[in-house]
Amino acid sequence: MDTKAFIALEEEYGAHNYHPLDVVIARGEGVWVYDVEGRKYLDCLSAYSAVNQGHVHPRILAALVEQAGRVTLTSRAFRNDQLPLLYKELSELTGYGMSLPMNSGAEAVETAVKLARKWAYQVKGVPRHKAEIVVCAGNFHGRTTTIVSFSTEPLYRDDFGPFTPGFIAVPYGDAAALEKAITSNTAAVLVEPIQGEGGVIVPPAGYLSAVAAACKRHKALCITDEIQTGLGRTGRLFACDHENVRPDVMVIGKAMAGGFYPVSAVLADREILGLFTPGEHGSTFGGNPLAAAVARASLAVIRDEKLSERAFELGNYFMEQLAEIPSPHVREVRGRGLLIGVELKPEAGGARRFCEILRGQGILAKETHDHVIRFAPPLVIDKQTIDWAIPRIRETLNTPI
Ligand code: IF1
Repeated sequence: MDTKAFIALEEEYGAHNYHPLDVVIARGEGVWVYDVEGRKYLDCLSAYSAVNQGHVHPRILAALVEQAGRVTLTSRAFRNDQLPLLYKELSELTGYGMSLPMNSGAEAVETAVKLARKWAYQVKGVPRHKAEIVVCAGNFHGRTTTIVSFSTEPLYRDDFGPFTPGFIAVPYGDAAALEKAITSNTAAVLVEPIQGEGGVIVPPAGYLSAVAAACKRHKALCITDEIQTGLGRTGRLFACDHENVRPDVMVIGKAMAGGFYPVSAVLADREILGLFTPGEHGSTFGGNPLAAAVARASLAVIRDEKLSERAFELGNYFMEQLAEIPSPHVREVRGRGLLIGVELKPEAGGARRFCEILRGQGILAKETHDHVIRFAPPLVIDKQTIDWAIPRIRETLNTPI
């Protein structure tokens, strides 16, 4: 079967909740993916930062295969011999006393919302069912009905009400506006250190530390969503590390399992995460031994291959090279580490068109918010590969409208 045949099948039998580029990937290795015709592409999306370690990383593959041959799922009705080791290694890596494993990012965000509400009632003394969570305009935290309830993007939300109450949105990047929205009923502030889907929006310097300080002053939990920005992507282990901020609760996912498996987690210290009691929360698959084994290997790769440091150095290099490209269409190049957005002028005709041209050049990138091309390759990329990509990106960014 060729590309056209696969696309026809997908269009006929699959729900149309995506509009993918017309490339059908059959294989991946490191920073490269190959389509069904054998064409090779540089992956500049990394499955939205889930594949920070590169495609089919051999060490993670070995852990997956080894564990899959022993035991894959026990449920949390019983204990397994991988999860305790993941707990300990996560704690050593992040400095948080405890963690709670889930599967998708959205589930982990939901878990953090439940945790914050429980904390509000049990610790802060908020009247029952009055807890509020302050979120930011332009946020992306997932697709569940509660999470889309506080999305500000009409496409994600408008047809899916009725909505879960208890969320208040403030402009992103404005710590004073955020502080004003905190009341005696505020359980938490939920914030992305960089808004990925929002268009790679990097907040002003000092924003995260001001948010954390406001939370402390008004006794609200500071929750950061590091699902996309965490685990090396921005040049530090967590994007919050750039401002030496230690949130009360952190949510991680995506690269936690190197693209092999959906694994997410909520991290916090015992005074907070210890509030959950048996039966209040759970998941059939969360914390299963296959997930835990894969996550352990994925975290070990991030640490042992110094992927945060790589993202820092190569991200700076990539961003410099992109910024030097003369182009009539580019308005701004921004980002941190290897999470880079190239914002096009409104009159450039939209980022999608440029992503299609890039695909023809052997580079897969994804537009976000109409006018931004996101470049976020696996963190195992090297300088030589960036040097291969730059002339291709230059040519693409100079195609006439
Ligand atoms: C899609 C976006 C990226 C996330 C943050 C939670 C989640 C995500 C900061 C939920 C997920 C994904 C979801 C995917 C596309 C992608 C995305 F464009 F939609 F926003 F990465 F930029 N917090 N982001 O970025 O995690 O439940 O998906 O595991 O929904 O199409 P999930």
